[in-house]
Amino acid sequence: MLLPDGWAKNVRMEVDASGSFSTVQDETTPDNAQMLAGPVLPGMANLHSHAFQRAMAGLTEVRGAPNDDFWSWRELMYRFLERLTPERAQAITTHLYIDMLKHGYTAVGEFHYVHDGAGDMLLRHLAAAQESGIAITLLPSLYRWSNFGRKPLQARQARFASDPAFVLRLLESTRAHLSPDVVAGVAPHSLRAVDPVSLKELIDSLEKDCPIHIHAAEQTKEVDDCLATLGKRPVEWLIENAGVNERWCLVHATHMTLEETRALAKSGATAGLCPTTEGNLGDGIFALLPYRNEGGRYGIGGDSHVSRDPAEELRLLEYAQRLSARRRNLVAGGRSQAVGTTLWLEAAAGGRALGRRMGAIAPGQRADLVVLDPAQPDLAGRSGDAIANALIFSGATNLVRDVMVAGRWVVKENRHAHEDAARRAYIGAVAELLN
Ligand code: NGQ
Ligand code: ZN
Repeated sequence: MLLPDGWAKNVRMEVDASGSFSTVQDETTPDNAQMLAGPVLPGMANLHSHAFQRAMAGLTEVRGAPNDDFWSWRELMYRFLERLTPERAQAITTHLYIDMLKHGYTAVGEFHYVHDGAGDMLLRHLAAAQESGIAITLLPSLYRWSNFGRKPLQARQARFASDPAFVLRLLESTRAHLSPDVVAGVAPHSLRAVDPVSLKELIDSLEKDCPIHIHAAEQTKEVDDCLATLGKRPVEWLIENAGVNERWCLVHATHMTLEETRALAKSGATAGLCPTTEGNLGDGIFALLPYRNEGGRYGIGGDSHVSRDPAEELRLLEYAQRLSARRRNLVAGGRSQAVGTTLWLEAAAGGRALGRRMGAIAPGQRADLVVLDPAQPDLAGRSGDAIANALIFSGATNLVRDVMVAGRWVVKENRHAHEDAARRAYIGAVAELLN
């Protein structure tokens, strides 16, 4: 079992009635405990999801302009959105969350901005989470402008329209559903879509531990426009003006100077890294090595869901560092010299950005865990660090067999109780969307 200080054997844990670990003890005897026959790791947090984009995976990989980029992708995404209804969104999301659970994600941050002027869409994501059993942090988005300088929304962004009062109403409407596994935060979309006054108005109205997620510095054009209108780079501006601290998650934070990298690390915020989406969109490479050296915290997000597999996100995270540094075994040190162990422990600990006590198998943490299948050839003869390294660096086979969220089994023997119905509903919804 992967405990906060590394791999341990013969671990016995107890889960209390609220769904948290009450005791975790290694080198002990089974007594009459239920046996988990296989390697056990903490459940992974998916910090950043736009669930509907799952249904677009693979649809935007055709060159449509001489210089396809993030912005031309975004036009295709807006066109896709036109036919998204609440029913279709729920079908896509339920299937997505089940797929994520089956790969070891036990909680998701849903960064939600397709509002349609009411709260229905947001609650569809809550319903999908409850049907799947994944823990969710609902992040209704403030999306007011089409670009820096309070440029009005464009027609195809009309469904995102929102002001601070609207976001606070959505937050209020989730209150009846809150539990340790349903958390509510807010998501000012980006400094492109939110002006400084609205941002302050929203933040000033929040309770002090309410999670705040924002996209920042994903594209160099965003950095240039920010410099031109606000006189600072996005991460620099946020740190100087928005009170960035532990409750913040800066999603992407790709383009930072070394000073910004240091300042973000020192702020206690979490960087929400989305390696497969960032690769897919041609964003750039996050400077993880200097950020980690300064003690910066991070987690991973599936974002557009071109992957639903945390192992794949973590593999690409390390590989991008290797490709740019032309060296090997870069995300290591601290608790372990093994890259797989280090990546899994650190990214899981990033689950704190969801406002939920998760990310480690330790007393007081939510009882989220994954059990790998020891019969998989990729795990043959492996123990300890070699297990996590096999999980991340052996390719695309899903090694996860069982998944527990808050003390409840949601995946057993590679099966989720609702997976067949969810798959049928997903296929139906996507067929309608694309017909
Ligand atoms: C999003 N996705 O909100 O879905 C964005 C695209 C935008 C990423 N940034 C829209 N990866 O940023 O304006
Ligand atoms: Zn995003």
